[in-house]
Amino acid sequence: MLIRKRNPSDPKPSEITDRKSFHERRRFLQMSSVAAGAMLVPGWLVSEKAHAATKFQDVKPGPFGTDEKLTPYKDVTTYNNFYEFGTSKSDPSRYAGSLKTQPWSVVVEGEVAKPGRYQLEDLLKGRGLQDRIYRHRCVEAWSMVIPWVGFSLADLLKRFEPTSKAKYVEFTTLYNPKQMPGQRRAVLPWPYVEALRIDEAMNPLAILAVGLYGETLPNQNGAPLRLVVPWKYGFKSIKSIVKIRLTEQQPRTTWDAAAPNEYGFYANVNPHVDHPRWSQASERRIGSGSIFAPRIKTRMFNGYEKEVAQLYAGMDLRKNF
Ligand SMILES: Nc1nc2c(c(=O)[nH]1)N[C@H]1C(S)=C(S)[C@@H](COP(=O)(O)O)O[C@H]1N2
Ligand SMILES: [Mo]
Repeated sequence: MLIRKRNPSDPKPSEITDRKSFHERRRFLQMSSVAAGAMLVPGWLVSEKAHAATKFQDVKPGPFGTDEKLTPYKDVTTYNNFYEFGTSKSDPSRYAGSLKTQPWSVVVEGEVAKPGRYQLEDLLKGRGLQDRIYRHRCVEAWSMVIPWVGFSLADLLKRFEPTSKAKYVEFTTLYNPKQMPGQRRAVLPWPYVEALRIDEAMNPLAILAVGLYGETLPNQNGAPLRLVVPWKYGFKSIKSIVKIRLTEQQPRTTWDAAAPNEYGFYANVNPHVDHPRWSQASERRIGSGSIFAPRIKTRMFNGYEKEVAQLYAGMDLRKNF
């Protein structure tokens, strides 16, 4: 998306956890989570420090699978967009260790009968977690196949009892420049905000993810709770959510506010509508070998046409891009 140079206020190299210790730490914590499992403590309740990845118990296979090759864990967790930690792909995995994901709560407000501040543990209680293997298509024309761990967004929203005026759902990321050093620069208007029309949010494909590859989300992937909307460009899938607001009016989303001619509200993956600065007809699959690996054709709605095309019946998708 926008490319900016690193700023002197960003963390110094001495503050960076190198990848080797990251992986050693991760292995160690995986081992400790096995021990935790033996004590019958749900994996995600085990107290964790930044970068800790613990295995989930009882993840059921979910619908909408694909037999495409999964993008390796290393690529999924080191090639990221999370501007709160910097604008280059390697920044999130290097700097997101400063994000504190416990305790975590989500404020629910607006057009609902049951607004309030909910602890993440309470939101997850009794909610069946599923593996959801989805294609993930960034607006920058690269893609991955990611095995998320998540649950239906519709099921969660229904719990708050949306009123008849609830036409849109707005999500907001944490604003905390101490923990998210990228927020000290005005790269984007902070905090990051995204939104869906209510019928999009209620579609069975839309999930909130708490993990990937059977483990808790690494911070760089949006821990502890992020949206995944696989028929839309990646920027709709907002990370580290602290607020969900139901509204009657269409919310002002971050990218639509920052560059409305480039990043529209709908952001449906569409090979026939190019970005003003590049083609969207094809994509590069990350982790598929070399940069010379052949590009693959981008599919309408990222290949989820059967599931979501009816949401846009009669709409001009060139205008509503
Ligand atoms: N809060 C927040 N959410 C965000 C972003 C961001 O910069 N900040 N980047 C978006 C973009 S452009 C993409 S492609 C996906 C990347 O998700 P991943 O790093 O888990 O693959 O996150 C999206 N969610
Ligand atoms: Mo993206």
